[in-house]
Amino acid sequence: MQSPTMKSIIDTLNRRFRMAGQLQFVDNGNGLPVADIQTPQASARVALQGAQVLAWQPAGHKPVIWLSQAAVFEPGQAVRGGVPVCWPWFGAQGGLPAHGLVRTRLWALREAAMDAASQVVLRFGLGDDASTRALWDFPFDLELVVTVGATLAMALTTRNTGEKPFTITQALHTYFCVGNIGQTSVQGLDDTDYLDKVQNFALAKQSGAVEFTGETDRIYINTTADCRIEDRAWQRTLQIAKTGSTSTVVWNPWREREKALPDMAAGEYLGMLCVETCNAGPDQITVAPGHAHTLSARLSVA
Ligand code: TA6
Repeated sequence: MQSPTMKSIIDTLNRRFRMAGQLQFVDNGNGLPVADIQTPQASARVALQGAQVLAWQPAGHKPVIWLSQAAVFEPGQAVRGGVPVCWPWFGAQGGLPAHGLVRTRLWALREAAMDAASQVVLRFGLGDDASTRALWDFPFDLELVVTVGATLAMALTTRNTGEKPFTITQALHTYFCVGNIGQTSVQGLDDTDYLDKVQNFALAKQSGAVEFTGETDRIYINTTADCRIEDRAWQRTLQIAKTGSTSTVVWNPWREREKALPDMAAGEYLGMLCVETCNAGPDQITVAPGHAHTLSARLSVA
């Protein structure tokens, strides 16, 4: 049942930002507000919890962004799939929540607009409060601008609104749909060093394209390269261009690790792949007071 508060949030979003036939706000089934976008260029869904893109499908193509059939939509719980925003840390951090503080928080929608190229632009924002300060004691302002069209652009800007510098790691942890992981490769990382999480973060070097024959969980370091996902089963190429990032994470849990993830259905690993635009591992960003850093990714189907 939708709570009166969520209903009023959705009503307010529709009153302020709805664009007839192109953008509306709906309850995703469990009371969480979701922006639903339908334009001649693409369809997309973006949850206000986590400012998390859940779906993007450019016209004439199969879906690009993967979402688990077993994903759980509950306030305060991470959603398996889409594009979780990992911030201000990527991965584990002592006893603190994995992948940071913001993927399970409700963000504000600061602006919705149609740009000159008829793309829908959503600007989400989140600032510090007592609950973020309890876990990470810095003042900040975070914005994610999502631009939905024949390409999908995401730009995450971190502003230090305090008086001391802070250091972050972060990711646009993008889950892609693929026809068959065994017939998929990632180009753009040849000759790049990586930390192999499956081998206790051992340092290794990529040779040629990344191919998948088992659990893969790697932080590629010192790389500003754009990547391409070559999907032989669906005969398509997905392109990932990035700025503000010198690391890229590639992840597929494969059969065994998938079993440990209750929010993935059996065999779903075959149809997904994460290629994540990051500042992760040794790629850490220090933001001085009054300064900002932007991490961005632009996805397209070739
Ligand atoms: O980006 C790869 C990774 O850090 C993996 O190690 C894996 O655990 C994955 O993210 C998912 O993390 P999550 O906290 O969403 O279960």
